[in-house]
Amino acid sequence: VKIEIRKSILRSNDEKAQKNARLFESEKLAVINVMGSPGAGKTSFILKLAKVLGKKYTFGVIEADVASRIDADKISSAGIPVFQINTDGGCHLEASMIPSALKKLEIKGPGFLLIENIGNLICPSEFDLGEALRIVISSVPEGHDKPAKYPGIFSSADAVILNKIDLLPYLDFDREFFVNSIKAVNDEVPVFEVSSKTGRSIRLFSSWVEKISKKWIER
Ligand SMILES: Nc1nc2c(ncn2[C@@H]2O[C@H](COP(=O)(O)OP(=O)(O)OP(=O)(O)O)[C@@H](O)[C@H]2O)c(=O)[nH]1
Ligand SMILES: [Mg+2]
Repeated sequence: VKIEIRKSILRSNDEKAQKNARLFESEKLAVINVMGSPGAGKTSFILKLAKVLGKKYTFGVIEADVASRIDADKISSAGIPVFQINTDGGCHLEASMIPSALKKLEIKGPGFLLIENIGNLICPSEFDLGEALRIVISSVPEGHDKPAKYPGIFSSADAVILNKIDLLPYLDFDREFFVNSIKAVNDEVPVFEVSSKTGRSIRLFSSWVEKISKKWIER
């Protein structure tokens, strides 16, 4: 019975996600679902990305946290349209939560909508939001073993970001092990080593994302 209920929840979410995907396409919004552990640097990375992509395109953000408006306030202080969702205990976003949040953002494409999912390496990956791209942000202090321990979320990523690369000299982090564990579950996925503190390789990533999002953002 438990398995049947679970299947039915995921099926219903998938249907709503497909509807979202059509909405995003008609609005000319390339939607990026940003997943990763608590503290990996999701908000910091989004802020840096906004500085580059926001110059050329519409750039909006949906923030999701169990509680608080801390991240939304950070995004808003940078002059970026943002809407905060609080899940009140829920460990992931669901497709049904997105359309009303997007409406409140009042943004017009062509451009990007970044959705910062709840900090968690398990739950968010099963719930499609209708996004164009899913990225997973991992960070040096979390350790190189995260992809090997939580393969599910890395297997469905369109790009993996290794953030906090500026901390590499201070920690024992095996990059080869990290990358090989990702490739074992997701053969062709690009891995970007960035720092959301220094800005290293943010432009490299934004060029990649611009190129891969053509279908959604072309005028
Ligand atoms: N040294 C260093 N610190 C970073 C970097 N990126 C983020 N941080 C710091 O890491 C901490 C967490 O960053 P956030 O951007 O809030 O991380 P998050 O993934 O959004 O966190 P939650 O929303 O709580 O899950 C903050 O103190 C950031 O300043 C980085 O590239 N290098
Ligand atoms: Mg955050």
